[in-house]
Amino acid sequence: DESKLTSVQKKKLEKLKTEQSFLGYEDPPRARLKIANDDRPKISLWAVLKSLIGKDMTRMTLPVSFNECTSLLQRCAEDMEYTSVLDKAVTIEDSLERLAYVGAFAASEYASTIDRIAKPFNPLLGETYEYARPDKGFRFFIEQVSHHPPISAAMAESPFWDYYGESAVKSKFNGRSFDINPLGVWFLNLRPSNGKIVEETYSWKKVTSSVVGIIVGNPVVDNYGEMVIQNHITNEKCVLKFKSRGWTNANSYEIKGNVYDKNGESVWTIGGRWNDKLYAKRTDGSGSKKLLWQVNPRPEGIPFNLTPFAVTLNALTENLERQVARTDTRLRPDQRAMEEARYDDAAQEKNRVEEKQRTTKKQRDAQGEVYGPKWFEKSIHPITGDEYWKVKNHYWLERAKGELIKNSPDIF
Ligand code: CLR
Repeated sequence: DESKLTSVQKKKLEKLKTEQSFLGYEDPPRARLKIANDDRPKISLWAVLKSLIGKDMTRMTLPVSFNECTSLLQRCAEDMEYTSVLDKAVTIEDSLERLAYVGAFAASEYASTIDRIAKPFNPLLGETYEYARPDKGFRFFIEQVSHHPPISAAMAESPFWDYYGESAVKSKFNGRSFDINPLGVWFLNLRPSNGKIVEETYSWKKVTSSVVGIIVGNPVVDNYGEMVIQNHITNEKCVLKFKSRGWTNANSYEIKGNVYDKNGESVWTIGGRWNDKLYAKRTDGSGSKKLLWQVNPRPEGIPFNLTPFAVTLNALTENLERQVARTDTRLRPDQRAMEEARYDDAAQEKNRVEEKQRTTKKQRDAQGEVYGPKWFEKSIHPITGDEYWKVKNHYWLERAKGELIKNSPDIF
């Protein structure tokens, strides 16, 4: 009901509409891939990794059969699976309870890591990925802004919130586990429906992901560490502790946390598991337990154990093909081949596009050209003071003007 929107919500809705963000997304999101089963050749992870101790992921040349048919850009888009939790947060009157929902959203990003022991494709420099959902009312855009080290910058928008940040991971295989440390800060601007605060800014950093159980031949992804989600307008904080599995696996998936008021008093206690459900109850014991978030069931028979949301990401309909930039992951041939179980083509095309990237870099270097990202630029966040990626050129606006495709560089 548009008449109930606050003026800032309405303004953003108008922007999403006038920029025709949902053009191309007329078809329903797909529910299956072309192939029914993932028949990748099975290789022992340890057999390949044992010679790569001390290396990071960008310095490893692994056979393409270690990949899944997504890119790291799309893995970031997977953060958007549970935007309904943000839409709910917006309706909550009280800022501390709202923060509990924001915390649940931040934690929901880890549910997708269950049974996904595979390497996403490393995006090429300048590769982009857009994703919009008319049914959920948001649009998402991400660009690979640096190759070494790999960094992507993302921006998602809805009438009710903006979610944006930097994805930059430091990874290392230490001989026992493969650890992935996210470095970037993520921000959320929330526009509460009560209109008392026009827009709140939150920020947090992601926790460590780690592939454990490699040597014993039963690799699983664990996520652990402390996440501090800060409301910079009210100075309230949500702290979530992701416990590591430990030797006995007793703490697997466990999250414990609190929402603190501006004086540091706990007002909400949060508990649950990142692979299942998260609850909040008042720390003083009053009132009843609230379900903040619940995982979506994984469909059977989907290759690579993709979530139902992840399945939708790489779909290339005719409608979309007419709209997306030529740098969009959906047009990347090696990944498409992987998705269609053409593994030899995938390996060959992966070599070809990576070789093409090296040639382009050499030409740039020879001409003394310095690469700059097309859509984002580094800046200082006006509220938190952190470094962040600010939108420089407006992807969706260029797209609406029909200028995107003819201005896209040929990177594949
Ligand atoms: C976790 C959720 C975050 C974003 C994010 C970034 C990097 C991802 C990580 C997530 C999940 C685990 C991940 C990792 C990069 C590499 C690693 C996919 C999505 C895999 C499991 C490493 C495989 C190692 C091979 C040697 C097989 O919001």
